[in-house]
Amino acid sequence: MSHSESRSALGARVETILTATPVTDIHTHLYDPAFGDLLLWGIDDLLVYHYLVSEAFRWLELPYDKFWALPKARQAELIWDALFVKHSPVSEACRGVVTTLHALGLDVRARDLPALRKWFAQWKPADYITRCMELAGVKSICMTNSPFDDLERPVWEKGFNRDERFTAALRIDPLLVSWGDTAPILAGWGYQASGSLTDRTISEVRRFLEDWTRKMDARYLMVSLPPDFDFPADTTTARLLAKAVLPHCRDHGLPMALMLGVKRQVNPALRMAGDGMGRSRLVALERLCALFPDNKFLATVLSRENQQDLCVLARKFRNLHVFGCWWFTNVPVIIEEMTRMRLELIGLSVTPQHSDARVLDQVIYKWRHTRRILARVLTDKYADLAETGWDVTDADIQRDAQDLLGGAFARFCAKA
Ligand code: RAT
Ligand code: ZN
Repeated sequence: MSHSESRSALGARVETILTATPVTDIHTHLYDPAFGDLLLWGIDDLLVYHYLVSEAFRWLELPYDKFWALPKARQAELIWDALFVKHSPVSEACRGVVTTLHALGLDVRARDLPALRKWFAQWKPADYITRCMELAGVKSICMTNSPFDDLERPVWEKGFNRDERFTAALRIDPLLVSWGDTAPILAGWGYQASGSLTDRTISEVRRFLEDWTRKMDARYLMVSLPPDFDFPADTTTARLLAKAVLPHCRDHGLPMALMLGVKRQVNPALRMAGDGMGRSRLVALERLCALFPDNKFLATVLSRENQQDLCVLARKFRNLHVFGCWWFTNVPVIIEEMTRMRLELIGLSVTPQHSDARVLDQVIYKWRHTRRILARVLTDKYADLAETGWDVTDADIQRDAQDLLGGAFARFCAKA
C-alpha cells in the first residue's frame, strides 16, 4: 500500500492474488476416485456430515438409535428440516452447505431439497471432482489413509492407478492408542508382534510401517491423541512412538503429524459426532521436538487455549511445523484469531489451514471461507507495514500466498 493506495485497493489486490493461488490441502478425509464409494459427495452426504449431526440433535427429539436406523436420505431430510428449514443455518457447518450450493450455481432461496437432489444426480464423480477442485482453488488433496480400515485396506492391497491430484498420509491411531487390540491384528497379517514391546515386536512394527509407507507412498504419518498424552512416559503410546514410529519417520525423512486434544467418544450414541476435546499438555510436544531433533513434526491442536503455546514452540523448534484450524477451531472467530496470532508470532512459515473435508464438495466452502479470512489478516499486516513506507508488490503477495497455501509445507517436508 503506497501512500496513494487505499486500504480497500490493497485488500482487493490481496484477495485477487489469494483467490488465484491454488492450495495444497494437507489433511482431508477424501479419497482418490479409485476408492469408489468411499469418496463421499453430494447433498445427502453434505447434510449427514457429523458436524451437522451433532447440531441437529440439539433440536431432534427422536432417540439416537432410531435416527441411526434410518436410511441416509431420511437422516438427511431430518437434518435439513431441523437446521435449514425450521431455523436459520448460521453455524459454520450449516453456512458451509449454503456457501457450497451457492458456489455451485444453485438457487439457495428455494430451500428445495428434492430439487437439489435432482441437480446432484446428473453428475458423474470424475467430472464432479474436477469441478469442486476448480471452485475451491485446490490443486492437490492429501487423504487420510488407514491400513486398519477394512473398506480401504483391500483397495491398497489390490493396487490401483493413482490419481496424481490425491496424495496419501499414513494414519496409525490404532497402533499408538490401542496397542492391546492392534497387536493381534498385526500378528494376523503376518507381523510377529506380541502385546509386550520386545525388540522383535518393535522391529516388526517398523516392518509394518515400512510396508505401508511404501504401498501408499505416504507423505507423512499421522495420529490424533487425547489431551492427557504425555512424553516421555511409561505408556505404550510413548514407547511405540520413541522406538518404532519416530525412528521410521526419521529414516524416511517423513514428518510425523500430531493432532492433539481429542477426547474420543464423549457421547458414543452420537457415533462419529460423539468426540469431544480438551486442553493438551504441550510440554509433551516440547520434549518430542527437543529429544528428536532429527525428526520433523507437524502439529495442530484442538483447544483454543493451546494455540499461543504452540506458536511459541514453533519459534523454539524448527523441526516443528504448525498447521490448520482443526475441527472445533474451524470457525471464523477462532480461525481469524489463530491466523493473526500465527502470522504475528511465526510469520509465514506456517500452514494456516487444512480442510478436513469428509465430503468432496466441502472443499469449496472450507477454502472460500478461509481465503476470505486470510485476505483480511494479510491485508492488515501489509497495511501496518505500509505505514513505514514498506510497500508490497504483487510478486511479494504472490510469494507469501504460495507459502501459506502449501509452499511452506512442501519446503518443510523436503527438508533434510
Ligand atoms: O474433523 C473431523 O472430521 C474429525 O472427525 C476428525 O476426523 C479429525 O479431523 C481427525 O482427523 O481425527
Ligand atoms: Zn481429520
